[in-house]
Amino acid sequence: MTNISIDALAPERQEPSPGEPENWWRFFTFSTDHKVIGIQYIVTAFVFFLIGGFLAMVMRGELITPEADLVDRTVYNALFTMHGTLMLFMWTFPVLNGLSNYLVPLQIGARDMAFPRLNAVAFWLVPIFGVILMASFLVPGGPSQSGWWAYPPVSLQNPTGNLINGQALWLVAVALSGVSSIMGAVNIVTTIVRMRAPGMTFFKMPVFCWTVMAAQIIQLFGLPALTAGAVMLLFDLMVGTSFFDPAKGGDPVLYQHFFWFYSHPAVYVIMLPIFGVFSELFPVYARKPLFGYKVVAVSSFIITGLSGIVWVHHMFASGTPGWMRMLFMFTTMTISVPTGIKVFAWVATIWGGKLKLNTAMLFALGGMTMFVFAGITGIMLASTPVDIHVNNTYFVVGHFHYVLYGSMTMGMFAALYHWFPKMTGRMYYEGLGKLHFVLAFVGTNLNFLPMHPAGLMGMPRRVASYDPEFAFWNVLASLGGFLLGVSTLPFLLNMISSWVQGEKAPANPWRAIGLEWMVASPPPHENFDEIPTVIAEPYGYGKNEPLTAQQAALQQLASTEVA
Ligand code: HEM
Ligand SMILES: [Cu+2]
Repeated sequence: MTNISIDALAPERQEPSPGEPENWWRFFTFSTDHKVIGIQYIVTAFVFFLIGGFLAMVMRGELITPEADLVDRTVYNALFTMHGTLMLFMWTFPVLNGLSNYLVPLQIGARDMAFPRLNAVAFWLVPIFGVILMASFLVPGGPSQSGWWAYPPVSLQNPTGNLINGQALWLVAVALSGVSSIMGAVNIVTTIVRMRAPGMTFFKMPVFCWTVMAAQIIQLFGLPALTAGAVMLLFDLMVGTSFFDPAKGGDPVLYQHFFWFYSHPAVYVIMLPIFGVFSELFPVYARKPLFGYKVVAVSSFIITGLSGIVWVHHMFASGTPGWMRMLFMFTTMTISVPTGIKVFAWVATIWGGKLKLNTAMLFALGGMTMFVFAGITGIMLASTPVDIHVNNTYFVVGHFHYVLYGSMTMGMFAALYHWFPKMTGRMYYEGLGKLHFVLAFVGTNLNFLPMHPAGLMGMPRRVASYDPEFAFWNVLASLGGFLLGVSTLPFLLNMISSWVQGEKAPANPWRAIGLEWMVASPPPHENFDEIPTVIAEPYGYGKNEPLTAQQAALQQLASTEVA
């Protein structure tokens, strides 16, 4: 045995290899480097997050009083449609693709993704369909008003009569988003299956890679349904087919099946990688091995499987026959088993650990807590009788914002802080980070908790004006919303100033275990001088065991020299 710490073996910052532009320019080029593409995705997604957040501020401004006074009702329809669409298609998916792009090759010991050029094409489609979506603000009649589901027959109304209208642009953008995400999924799954370093069996692979793979498989089986549905709806709207138009004999409920067959599993495309983030961060900041590593890893695939057979829970109120409601209520509730397993494993990981409460860990703890809350309201909604009662009320809006802000967005912030030193080579400022956390945590709860009582009292969603009895809860929610808006400022300030002038980051600032922490910050072009041979799972905290054969040899050498 040896007492040489494996941290001492981390390399110094390496200079970029000659010929590789280290300047900001490369972020505006058609780069095929997965690390550049990862950052391109993340920054682009964040810009759209700010736009979507701005629209949310306007909505909360409208909702602070019961009357529709700040904006017109049709404008409000466009606001929630574009807010939901931007947040899902322009924030969650691209930012997760960015994180996966950046981390997966590093974590599995590969030099790049399997298809670097396809990777760049998939990314560059994002700003293209983002601009198409935003262009709908400029066409006569404005953006789509049919919500992020675009249910026909509402979505087939075309009040301006123009061929190019907000709904058409929306559908083109969503279809292109599907194409881009399918490209990304093919690439990521292939990379994980084919390009792992020698020795890295699936059961030595970081949980983040497991969850990303489980998520991207959902994209592969689900997205064709959504994309096909969007294109068929586009045909109905623009060339007069009648797949979904009830007036012409089409079936609008068929569209709901196309839509939810993808869009429920999409929740797990969004959440699975965040589960991966929690599984990576808790062991590092609790200095304990991940509890039940194999079970946590495999439960990701159980979630993938189950996620494909629950979509009708969004259609309990769509005239669905009783036996189907029963069936889908049951399948939906079973999802709580593999997710519950993960939560128990995280709690067991941090239990009794010496917690290091830096910004990344605070966001991870906050995100996990709010996920548990969202899980409880989710189980309530899975129950058909409850859902029939609160369907299309603010209870649902509260529930899914706990998922999408409370856990996904908070979890993403945890990841961005944790891997910021790796990505930029700079440390972030803890003070600003903690301020961000406090504002975001208080803001999220103040914004979205009051939506539950409002919903139970019967406040419908997607309305610009409401009965004064709901005013109290809405004032609270609006204050929370504005607080969330403010919370983004310290984050922006922190990221920009740290990147420009932060303290230089060592290779492994958090004393974490994992291949990505064994290369310089930021990693050199093509990541590894020599591809490592993996000999252990990456959660050996407190065990001081080497992760790679190279590390083991160095340790051996060091201990013989000491002796
Ligand atoms: C500052 C933070 C946010 C605020 C204040 C906010 C507020 C709102 C409001 C007021 C609505 C309209 C509810 C209705 O009228 O039915 C809404 C809808 C929605 N929000 Fe958010 N939101 C925020 C963040 C997010 C995030 C981060 C996501 C996703 C990652 C998200 C996803 C959605 C979706 C999918 C809808 C549904 C749109 C629809 O009904 O078609 N929101 N939000
Ligand atoms: Cu669902």
